Amino acid sequence: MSSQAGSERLTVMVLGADGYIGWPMAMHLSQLGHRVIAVDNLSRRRWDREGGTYSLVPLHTMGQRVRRWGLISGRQIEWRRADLRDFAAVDRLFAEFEPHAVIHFAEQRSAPFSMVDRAHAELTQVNNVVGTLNILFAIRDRVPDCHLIKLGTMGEYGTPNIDIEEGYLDIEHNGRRDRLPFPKVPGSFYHLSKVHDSNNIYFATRAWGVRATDLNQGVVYGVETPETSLHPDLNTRFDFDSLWGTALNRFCVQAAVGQPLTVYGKGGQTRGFLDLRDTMACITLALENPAARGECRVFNQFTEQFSVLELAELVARLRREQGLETTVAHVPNPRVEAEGHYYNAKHQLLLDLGLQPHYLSDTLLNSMIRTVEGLADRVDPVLLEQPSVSWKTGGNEVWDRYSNRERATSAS
Ligand code: NAD
Ligand code: USQ
Repeated sequence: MSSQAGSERLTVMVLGADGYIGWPMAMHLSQLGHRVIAVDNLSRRRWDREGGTYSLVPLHTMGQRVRRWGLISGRQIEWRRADLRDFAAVDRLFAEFEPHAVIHFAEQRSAPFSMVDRAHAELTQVNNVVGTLNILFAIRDRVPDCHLIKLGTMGEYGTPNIDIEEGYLDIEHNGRRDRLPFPKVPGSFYHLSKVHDSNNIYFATRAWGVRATDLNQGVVYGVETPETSLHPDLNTRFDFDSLWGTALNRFCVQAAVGQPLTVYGKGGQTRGFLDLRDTMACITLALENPAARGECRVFNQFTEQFSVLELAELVARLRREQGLETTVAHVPNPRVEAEGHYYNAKHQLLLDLGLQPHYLSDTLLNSMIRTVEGLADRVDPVLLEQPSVSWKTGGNEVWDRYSNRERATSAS
């Protein structure tokens, strides 16, 4: 068996397939004709239940989703519940399916969640690092030719005062030259877990000849793909609370319920962004153009960059144009991060493979604002209140406030 490009029907395991990106990805690959095995341990739904958070867009169970997908598309997604921390379970999956490729989304992905307290930092790093390690060993022992496509994050790099390259840096030091992994200065225990993963993956490519693509992805936005739009049972999630919601999602919801948009500090924090549909496209490009044996390929996966203040002003302007008065508030920054900095991250390699980006202003106007507006009565305002998890003192207070409140809206 070999890892092949092009129109061949591939066996692809999507890990984290119950998540925001994993579920639309599973449908997208199924629609393209690939055999898709969808794996998740449903931990994200449990963390929501424990912490009192929920998706603004109502979610259906994995059983309901795959059934509906089968009825609508006539294609089958094979659903397996498994925890990646359990090596025996991971090993069984690889032995049973012998995937050509594995797309690994299955991690704890919230920076504030990882900063709540020591236990949340430990949970994040053990879950993420051990899960990835187990996958690497299963590939080595069961399917050495399998292509690992791993979701990393742009936040691995931090905000250095030099241009950010795609994974590697050509440097000259004391008269000698080398090409080395780009220095990483991440800003949370979550982002650090991704750096640890990247180091482990790079080592496995060198030691065992694993083929890997490490995608340093920016912040993803949007909830509509051609497949999620087919039926409400196929929806994907939309987080808006201060633990799981990204700044952009929160700004859309705050505007819809008439609250000021909460820019942390000066708002000069600049990040890369991409549309959910472009995430599908990027990963499909990586799948169809696999890394070579022993190659650890790194792509910076985003299409546009914005500062937090630019995002807030964009949302406020679009809402004012629709007649909704919207204000932007600068609230004390709970995080330890630069609030104004140089940021120029390269993102050429996926464009070279043929990526054709969507743009944020179109998606906001034509999809996100409309979606949020239609669900505004599901918003529990407690989940928008400040302060959020403090990088210095933790977030037990936020956790308690969320989890112990009288629920105005129950998650479905
Ligand atoms: P998500 O939380 O919606 O989905 C992750 C899924 O993984 C969840 O369904 C969860 O139950 C599952 N999971 C977690 N640990 C697991 C384990 N040990 N075993 C099995 N399943 C497990 O997250 P998302 O927003 O879809 O992000 C997917 C990936 O992309 C993550 O690795 C994240 O770090 C990365 N990423 C996301 C964004 C973004 O903006 N959403 C940006 C950059 C990178
Ligand atoms: N921020 C605000 N106001 C808010 C919330 C956040 O100003 O109400 C600021 C934060 O301080 C930060 C910036 O917005 O400077 C981005 O924060 P975020 O919560 O939107 O995103 P982040 O914590 O970086 O994490 C998200 C995803 C994560 C992914 C990452 C990509 O949750 O899974 O890895 O984006 S990246 O930022 O490129 O690392």
